[in-house]
Formats: sequence, C-alpha cells, structure tokens
Amino acid sequence: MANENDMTTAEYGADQIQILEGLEAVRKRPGMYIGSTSARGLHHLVYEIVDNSVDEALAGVCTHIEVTLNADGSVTVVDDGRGIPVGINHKSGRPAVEVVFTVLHAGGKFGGGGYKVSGGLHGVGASVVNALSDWLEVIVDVDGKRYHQRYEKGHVVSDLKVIGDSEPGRHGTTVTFLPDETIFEETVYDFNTLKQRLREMAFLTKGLRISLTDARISEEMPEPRTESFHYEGGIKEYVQYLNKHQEALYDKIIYCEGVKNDVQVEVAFQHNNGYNEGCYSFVNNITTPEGGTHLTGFRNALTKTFNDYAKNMKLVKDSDPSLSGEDLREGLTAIISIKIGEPQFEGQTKQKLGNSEARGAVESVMTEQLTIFLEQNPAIAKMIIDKAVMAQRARDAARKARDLTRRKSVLEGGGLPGKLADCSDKDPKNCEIYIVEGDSAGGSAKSARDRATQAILPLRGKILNVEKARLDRILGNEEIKSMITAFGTGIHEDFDISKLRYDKIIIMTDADVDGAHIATLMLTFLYRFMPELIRQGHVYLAQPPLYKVERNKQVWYAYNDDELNQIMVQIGRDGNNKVQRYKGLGEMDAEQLWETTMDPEKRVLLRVHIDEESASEIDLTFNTLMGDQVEPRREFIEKNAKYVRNLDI
Ligand code: TSJ
Repeated sequence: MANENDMTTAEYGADQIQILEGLEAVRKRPGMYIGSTSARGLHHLVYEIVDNSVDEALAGVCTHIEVTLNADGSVTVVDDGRGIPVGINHKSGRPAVEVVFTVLHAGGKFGGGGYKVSGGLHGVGASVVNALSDWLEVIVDVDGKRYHQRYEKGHVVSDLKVIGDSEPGRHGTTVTFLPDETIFEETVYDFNTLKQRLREMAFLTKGLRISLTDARISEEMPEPRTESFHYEGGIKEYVQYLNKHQEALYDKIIYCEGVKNDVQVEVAFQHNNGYNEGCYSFVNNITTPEGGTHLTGFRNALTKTFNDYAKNMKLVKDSDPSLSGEDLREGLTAIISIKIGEPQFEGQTKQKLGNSEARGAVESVMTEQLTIFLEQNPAIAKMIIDKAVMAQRARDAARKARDLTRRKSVLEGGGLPGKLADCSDKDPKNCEIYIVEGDSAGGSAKSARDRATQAILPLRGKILNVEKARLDRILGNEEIKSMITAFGTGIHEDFDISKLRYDKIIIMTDADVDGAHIATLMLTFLYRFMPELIRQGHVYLAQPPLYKVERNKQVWYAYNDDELNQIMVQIGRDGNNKVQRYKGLGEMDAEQLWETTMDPEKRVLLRVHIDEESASEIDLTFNTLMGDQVEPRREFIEKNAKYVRNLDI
C-alpha cells in the first residue's frame, strides 16, 4: 500500500502496528469479514455502519438516522445519538472514536448499557468498513463541538480535531465513506436494496425514523429522491404492511411482548384468508431465514395454545385429531423478533439460531399472552380454528391426491404428460423445456423446435393462481400436474434437483400485458413450489420480438420500441418499410418463431434471479402481483416491462 510508511500519526507503538496488521488482514481477505466483495458485500458496508446507529436508538438515545447516496459514489450516514466518544481510550492512548475505526472488533467494547445488537452474520464493526474504503471521514458533534477525523484505506491521515462549533442543539455522529473500487467488484449502490433493508430495520425498531436519499442525480433523476420509514407500531405495522394486499381474517394484529431469561421477545401476527405461510424471524434485528430455536418456540406455542383452547372450548371433539402447526399457520403472517446477548448461529450458512434459552423464552411469553388474548377474543379464536380445520381437511385431500400421483408415476414408469412433446436427448444437461402459452403457439413451437434438445409443453390459457388456491386444488390442476411431472423434481419437501429433466425451463408467453401476467403466474408457481430451480438459475423467460420490419426482402426484428427506432434510423423512414407488430406468438410461423425466439444461436433469454436480501419483500412482491386485489397487479404490469421487481431479470 502506497501510504503505509507516510502515516501522519506521530508515534506508534506495538499496539498501532497490530492495528495495521489487523486492517491489512481485512483488505487481504475481505470475504472473510463481509461475506463477499460482490454487490452484497458492498451493501453490507452500509448495514454495518447503520447498525451502530440502530444500537444507539435501542439504547433510547437516537431517534433519526439518515442515509445518503452521494453523487461521488460515497455514502453518508448521520444519526442524532450521543456521538461516538471522543475521549482518550486509556489502553491505546488514542481517542475512542479512532479506536472504533482502526481496531478490529473494537465496536461496542467501551461505554455501556443497552443492547449491542450488531454482531450477527457479518457484524464486524466500523473498522472493517474503514479498511475497505478508499477514504472515510467521521464527524462527531458532542458538547457543542464538532470533531473530525479522516482515514484512507483504513489508515489515519488526520488526527481527531475540533473543526468548529456544532449547530445549536446538534449532537450525533456523521460517517461518510467511499467503498474501495480496487476491493469491490461492484461499487454502485442499488437504492431499492438499501430501501428494503432500511425499511425492515425501521419496522424492527419502533419509533426510529430512517430516511434514505439518493443524491446521484442524472438525466433520468434530475432531483434527489428520499424515502422515509418510521413506524410507531413496530412489528405490528410490519405485519399490517405484509398483509396489505390480502384480506385479513380478523382486524386485530395479535401482539405478545416480554423478557424472559435475558431474552427480549416480541411477536406479532395476523391471519389472512389466503393459504401461504409468511413467518419471518429476526435475532438482534438480523434476519434468520433458516429460523432456529426462536421460531420453534413460536410454532410450539401457537400449536399448543390453539389446540388447548379448541379442546377446552369444545370447538373440536376430544376424539378429533389435533390441529397441526401447519394447519394453524395457513394464511399466517408473523414477525418473531428477539434480542439476545450472545446469539449462537449454526447451520451451513450460520443463519439459524441455536440458543436453547430462546425457545423457552418465546414459548413462555407467547403462550401466556396468547392464552389471555384468545379468552378475551373468542370470535377471533373461532375464526382461526375454523380456518385451521378447513386447512386440515384440504391437507388430507391433497395428501391423498399426491399419494395417488406418486403411486401412478411408479406404476406407469413415470408417465409423462400427454401434451408434452419431449426431446430425444436424455441427458438433462443438454435439454430445455419451453412452457408455452396457448395450444396454437404450442403447435408452432413444436414444429419449430430442435427435437433433440428442446421439449415443448403447451399450457391452456391462464394457469391457476397458486397464491389464491389451496394445496388440494393446486395439485388437482392439470396444467400444474403436467409441469410437475415434466420437470421430474417433485415439489416442496419432496423436491430433488438431481431429478431435474431439463437444464433450462423457459417460459414463453406473448410479449404483451396478458403474456406478462401469465409469466408472473408461472413464476409464482415456481417460486412457491420449487424455489431452488430459480435459485440455481434454471428458469428463463423467452423474449419474442415485438416488431418485424421488412424492406427489400430484408428482415429485421425489434424486441422493444427503442430497437424499432434504431432500426428505422438505420434503414431510413422513406415509406418503403413494412412494419408488423406481433400481437402474439401465434402470429409467427414456425420458422419465424425459431429464428427470433428459440434458436440457441440467436435468441436472447432472460434468466430469472431472486434477490435474496429480504424474504418478506419477495413474498410481498408475489403477493402484490397475485393477491386478491387486481389493481396493483395491473398497475405493476403496465408500468414494468421487467415483470417482477425482486426478480432481477
Ligand atoms: F460504526 C460507526 F462507528 F461507524 C458509527 C457509529 C457510525 C455511525 C453513523 C454512528 C455511530 C454511533 C455510535 N452513533 N452513536 C454511537 N454511540 C456511541 O458510540 C456511544 C456513545 C456514548 C456512549 C456512552 O456510554 O456514553 C456509548 C456509546 C456506544
């Protein structure tokens, strides 16, 4: 590093040398500290800094956090907390704030009180952000004075000093950093990614206001834009937000809160009249997609409390089988948020909570308060139990249907659907399947295809909306059954990717609003029943052209209006051009369909990808598109050529 030897800091003893070695290690192996140097790691830098301000809010001494994406690529985070301490840290003889930014894992080691929540998966502290930044500046406003210090690639380049007076009444911390482009593969922040995580943090910290401003003005965005999140209701409002496109089964949000064995527990939930379960759990504000002991505690309490209540109130007979947890969670939207001193994460991705005391704490807080709630709200209790009884019946029917299809496929040697025109190559790696909207387009695709490697499965009309149907109906649906048998993998807990019969699953629909709707219906089905197919990159959208331009026997295809314009500019608009707008796949003959959309040499496929940043937001996106209300879907599809925001296509 260039400035390793020209530190402006006057003296440094053994401690400082160790510091340098520590931050050098971060720069050498950034992935070890922030997971990756991709866009994901880049965004982690912001969360790492913001977490410190959230800690301050949890200590009750910070009400507002402002995040700004600056035009030069740097990010500023401002809070109105007490300000990072500027006094001399006795052990190192340096100002505490400097220690925070230059010593690995120094965060939170001084001061006291309150929960230190950061420290989950990549809770590594401000020094890591500093080490991975081209430069970083901190301003602390405390006791009327404004302190400043600057670092470059983790090194102190100016000592902490007072640069003036604070604005009257102002106290807090301001950090600005520029991610080092020699470290990160991606250095451009995505507004939506940050927005989703910051909204989540605001929901999880009731009362805290977090705002996000994009000041990277451009032709497309001539004015800065700001989003602000502030929820006095906390996770209660989170549940409301997640259920906003569903019809709630009852008005109230059920809320339980308490502290047990040093574990702070907060749970909020509400059933909707849909069939999906959406339970999201958090530990110290960090999402735990694989759940763990806190989620188990929640599920146990829910199942036991409702079964006890149902038996006591004679809502079910003693001889009836118990309601299963799954039945009670049909249509359930829940947030489980706990705060715990020393979280232990386990599992392959270290995203599953292991602390056994968390199970007991959630179970006990929830059982106690839910029992009282049910006694005071018998009408709501009855609605939930009635829904669970219906779910139980449907699940029995679905099990029978599934057993039947399993047996059938064994007996008939895995009989493939009649409408499938399979390919002849039997090595899945070489094979792809086109799911085609409509029998007529299916016909063209069948004659157009390369029989060796391309299979065609035509689907009739709109496929079933899986967001609005119960499992038994979904598994009884012919189109869905055809897809499941054709893919070969099975669904849900039966899913086995090694049985996938095609490397590419390609959804081919008309390039219009209806086509987009059908594609979203199919993606929703895939996401709910075989999400691994999407995660592992096996799902694609075909791109049929919108226009055909002919001139002197020459032919061009345009896939959007821009391309059409480019072609027209290129060949000249003199009245000799014949422009045809395709209304659907059916208007193309087999040859045209092959040339424009199916020929692996020429076609453009869009690979579907899920941005895994926030599970609740992904679910909400599908919910928005597929829920009871038609309006958001229509607006969304009309507005977005990219079908789904979270599916970064
Ligand atoms: F991480 C960080 F250092 F970069 C950072 C820390 C970034 C930002 C934007 C804010 C903060 C931060 C730290 N905000 N507020 C605090 N508070 C403290 O460090 C603090 C202040 C006083 C006391 C005390 O006991 O008096 C204790 C602490 C932890």
